[in-house]
Amino acid sequence: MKNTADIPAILSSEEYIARTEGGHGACPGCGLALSLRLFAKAMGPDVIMVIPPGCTPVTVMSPKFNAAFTVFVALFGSTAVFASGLKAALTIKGEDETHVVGWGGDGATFDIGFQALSGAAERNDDILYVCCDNEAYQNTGNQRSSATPWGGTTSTNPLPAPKMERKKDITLIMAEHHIPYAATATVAYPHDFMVKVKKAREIKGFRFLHLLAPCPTGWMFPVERTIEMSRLAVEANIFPLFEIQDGTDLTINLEPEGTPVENYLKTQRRYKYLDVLQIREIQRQVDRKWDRLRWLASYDKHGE
Ligand SMILES: Cc1ncc(C[n+]2csc(CCOP(=O)(O)OP(=O)(O)O)c2C)c(N)n1
Ligand SMILES: [Mg+2]
Repeated sequence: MKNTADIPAILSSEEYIARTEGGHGACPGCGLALSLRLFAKAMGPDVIMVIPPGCTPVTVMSPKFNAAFTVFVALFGSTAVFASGLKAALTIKGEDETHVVGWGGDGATFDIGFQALSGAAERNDDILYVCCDNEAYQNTGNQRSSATPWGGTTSTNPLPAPKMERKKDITLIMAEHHIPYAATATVAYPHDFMVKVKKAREIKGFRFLHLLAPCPTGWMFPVERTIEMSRLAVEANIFPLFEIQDGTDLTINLEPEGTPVENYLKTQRRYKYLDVLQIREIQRQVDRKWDRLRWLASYDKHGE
């Protein structure tokens, strides 16, 4: 793992969310709540967050949540453009030091807010956009999104009809907007996660982070296994850790041995009824994507 020298500086004891015994409004074992905690620690206090409907507002709207930063709740489709407008207004007021963060779920990012997101990225607006991906519309009852993986069941893809469309490669799609920074991170790798947040914080222009946030409720695994799910996803190359600078300069941050996808799939009841051929198909998809990432990482960027 890169950047290990920075770890002591990153592990501050300061908390920026849920700073009193009131806690937060998320389910037990929520990967999103932990993602928000690590994110806030790495960002520090001078932040305004723009959040669309989803599990995050429910998490932060607990009356005693006590965050160290301001939160606006935007309309579902408009997070990125709301954040862009806010940043422009702050700049006009001379408050250029405040970081504006759009933080959307996968439904709000991959699907419903994608138009606003793509526009803000293309204009290279000076915001950090985070997609906290729990692979379905979890807050309204686990409906499928375009981030739900092939073979996953949800409340709108119940058996015998698991989803048969593949998950969008959102980080690559965003990098193709030629933005200065796009990266993936997940809670089982907090150092990598926080280094990337800090890096994104310091860059001007549009920055995109894709976080995989395991959801015990929707994915149907025991609440104490959230970190394990996150780690297994990375180890099986289902969720590779990488970053892309200026649209082309791709670095793979961790090269796992590539454990069989079955190790990950068998831990979650949403995949319980996959048969051998379907598991083989998922392995094929994951291997192909990993090969492609490695090819992109070795691609000669000097001609760009
Ligand atoms: C325009 C609009 N459509 C639908 C909804 C209802 N709604 C509220 S939260 C939510 C699910 C959000 O899913 P996602 O963005 O993945 O976030 P998560 O809850 O999974 O964190 C939906 C469909 C809404 N508030 N506004
Ligand atoms: Mg979601």
